[in-house]
Amino acid sequence: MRVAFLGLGIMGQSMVSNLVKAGHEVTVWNRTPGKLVEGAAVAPTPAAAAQGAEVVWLCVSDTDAVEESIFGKDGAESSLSEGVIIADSSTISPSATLKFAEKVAAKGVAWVDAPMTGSKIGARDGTLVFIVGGAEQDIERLKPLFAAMGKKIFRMGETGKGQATKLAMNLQIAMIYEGFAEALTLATKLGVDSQQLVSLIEATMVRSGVVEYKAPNFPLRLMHKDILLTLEAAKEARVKLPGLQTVEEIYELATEDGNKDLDYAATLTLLEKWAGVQVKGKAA
Ligand code: NA7
Repeated sequence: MRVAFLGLGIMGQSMVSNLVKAGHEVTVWNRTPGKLVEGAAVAPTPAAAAQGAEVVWLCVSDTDAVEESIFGKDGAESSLSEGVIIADSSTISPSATLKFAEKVAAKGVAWVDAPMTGSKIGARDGTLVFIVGGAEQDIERLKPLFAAMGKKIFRMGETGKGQATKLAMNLQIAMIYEGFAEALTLATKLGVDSQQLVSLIEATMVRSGVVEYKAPNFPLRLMHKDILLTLEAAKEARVKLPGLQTVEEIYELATEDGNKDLDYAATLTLLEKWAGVQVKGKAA
């Protein structure tokens, strides 16, 4: 398929590489010029990348980045024609997704939100899990592209439901990890060996995929962005999330501490600092 791919960050680079390997004709655009992927053509603007493309795939930082890439100066919108599908793998606001989808629908363009899970290892190995919202026939057309980049697709409903689900997933990751980090910190302060505690966790129902996955590989700044998106979506829907609100404050403080580019597991560093202990072996 002819694909325009916008955003060559950590995830985008590997996703494009897998699309090229699968034989798709890919033209890339990245805000900061100079990023390349072997086998993919490079365009100077999103509009140029989208020229003649059947699918415009996005993987950029946040809601504003998606808006600029599609609707901003030299945005892809001017090159869109009827029948094109926009697939967005960025994690962004569900309500903004609906707004964007409505705007392009006027041109006969479909919007499929396809945030993913699996981190940079999943992107590299082509084993991402896509959490998708959109019309069934559009998702069907995208199947060869999903297959090149990932191992599973979960269709959660119409456009917007992929993003809504992704926020509900990351809410859990942030809170499960926070529980783990607080348990390690308290146990260490009370004189318990943290490695022993981890062995116990692994042998009981307290174990979890988030904890077992020892290398989360997800920058704190992106998890913080997703927590803020989740709180915003909850406010719009008049849902209270008091636990996540508290976790957000910890991310705020960890960011102020200069840890935003570290893995989100760096929230443990802050807890250690407050408690005046160091968790042995950094079990996280
Ligand atoms: P990265 O590695 O931080 O990459 C972010 C990408 O987004 C990168 O290509 C950026 O371009 C691009 N970006 C950032 N802001 C803009 C604006 N305003 N306009 C256009 N492009 C922009 O993130 P990941 O690849 O790990 O993750 C991408 C998404 O997947 C994110 O939503 C995650 O939560 C999940 P740059 O090179 O900085 O010019």
